[in-house]
Amino acid sequence: MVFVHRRPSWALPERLATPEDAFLNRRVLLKAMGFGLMAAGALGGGLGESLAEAADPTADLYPAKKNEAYKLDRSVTPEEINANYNNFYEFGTYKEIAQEAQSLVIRPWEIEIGGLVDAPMTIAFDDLVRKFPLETRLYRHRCVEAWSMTIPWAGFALNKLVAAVKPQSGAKYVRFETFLDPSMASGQNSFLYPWPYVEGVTIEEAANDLAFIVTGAYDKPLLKQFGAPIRLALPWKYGFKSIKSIRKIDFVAERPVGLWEAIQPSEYGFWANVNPEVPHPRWSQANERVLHTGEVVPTQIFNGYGAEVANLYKGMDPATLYM
Ligand SMILES: Nc1nc2c(c(=O)[nH]1)N[C@H]1C(S)=C(S)[C@@H](COP(=O)(O)O)O[C@H]1N2
Ligand SMILES: [Mo]
Repeated sequence: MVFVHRRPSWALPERLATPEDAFLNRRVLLKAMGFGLMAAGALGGGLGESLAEAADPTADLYPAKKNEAYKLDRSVTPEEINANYNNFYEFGTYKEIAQEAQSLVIRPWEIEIGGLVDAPMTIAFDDLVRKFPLETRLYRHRCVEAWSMTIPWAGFALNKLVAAVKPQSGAKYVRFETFLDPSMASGQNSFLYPWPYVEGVTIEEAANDLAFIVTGAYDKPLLKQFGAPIRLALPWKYGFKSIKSIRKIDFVAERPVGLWEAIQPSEYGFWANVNPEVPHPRWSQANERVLHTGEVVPTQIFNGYGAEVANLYKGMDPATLYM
């Protein structure tokens, strides 16, 4: 049933199928094609889903070349653990939203980039993702809830996008906004949250090489629960700053107020830099639970990225950089 409503297997260029061969190797694909649509349909939803995934028009971009500068000492969180433990409140306020998130419609997907820039653009994701060479970076991720992961993200530095739109001198902050569509995101029916999800950084933070636009993970296009088709990764900040499923990017003069800051400014501030010394009002931030090992390890200042980002905050009191 799943199969016949999607792109038929004969329309699938072979190069698109190859990155998926962990699930669907060439031999199986050829066999399925040989048996024809009915037989392939009879093989069940599993195969149908794999073909649909392989048909992602950006699948040929992965795996992206690894940037060795971002190697880490810790092991990568296995994909199946990461993909089943997510914060994506648009699809529910608990961690098991992976299934619900499949109703996110990611094509067509346009991103509107504007505000105080000389070269605003509204661009289809499939065009934007081919504007800059993609690279894979191993990043830590530290949620404000005191758990952490290590993810092989793929994408490009945010500063490349910033340069392309030519910010004006009045642009002091970059504001990001997620889609707004309660018909596909059940969580957006909740009036408890001021949708859409918004986050922001200073223009200097956006220029830092660590700020990363993510389009893929685990050597393939982003899974929906990771914030497909395009999200941020700001690894020196608490995870809520790394906004998912971005639709709009604005260069603004005023400091943007994020969704979490709007709800609870005493707990979730604008800076949100990882700092083990500054407790969350309701719990300590000194340690973190490594999601895939259960190990509890000390949290590092700037989540271990001080060498890259500490200069952004020179002269500021580190204790206030949580808020
Ligand atoms: N649009 C949107 N972006 C979001 C969130 C969200 O609920 N909605 N949750 C944030 C939080 S709290 C975290 S920890 C990370 C989780 O990313 P992951 O599910 O890929 O681990 O996404 C962040 N970005
Ligand atoms: Mo988080």
